[in-house]
Amino acid sequence: MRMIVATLRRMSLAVLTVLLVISSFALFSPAAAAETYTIKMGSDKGMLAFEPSKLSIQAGDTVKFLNNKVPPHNIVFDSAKSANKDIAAKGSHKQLLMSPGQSVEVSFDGATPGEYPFYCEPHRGAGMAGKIIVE
Ligand SMILES: [Cu+2]
Repeated sequence: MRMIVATLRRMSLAVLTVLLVISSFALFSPAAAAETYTIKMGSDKGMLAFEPSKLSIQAGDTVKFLNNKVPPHNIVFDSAKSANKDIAAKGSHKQLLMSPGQSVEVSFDGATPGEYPFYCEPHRGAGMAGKIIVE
């Protein structure tokens, strides 16, 4: 009798484990789950650059621009060269971010696949520019 109880207990544990594994797949497998990516403004080494300066995302994802080093920075999307002008216009944040740690989020919900080039106004001449590619 005791052996049967122990076996049953072991079996129910196994069943529970399998259920957990299956349910975690159900939670995480949808490929359409939107992601949030971070682009640092000003590299960790203090260069006037976006890091990364090139990023591939999916429509529906969000890109968080984080003020990192050597501020002030801002983000301006080049509407004329962007795959979707509305997204580019909404994504542009001309207001300068003065202190490290500040951030703005840009949604690519409903974004047309293609390129979205952007730059930092104060440091455009120094080459502080980047590109987001919606796949
Ligand atoms: Cu800048």
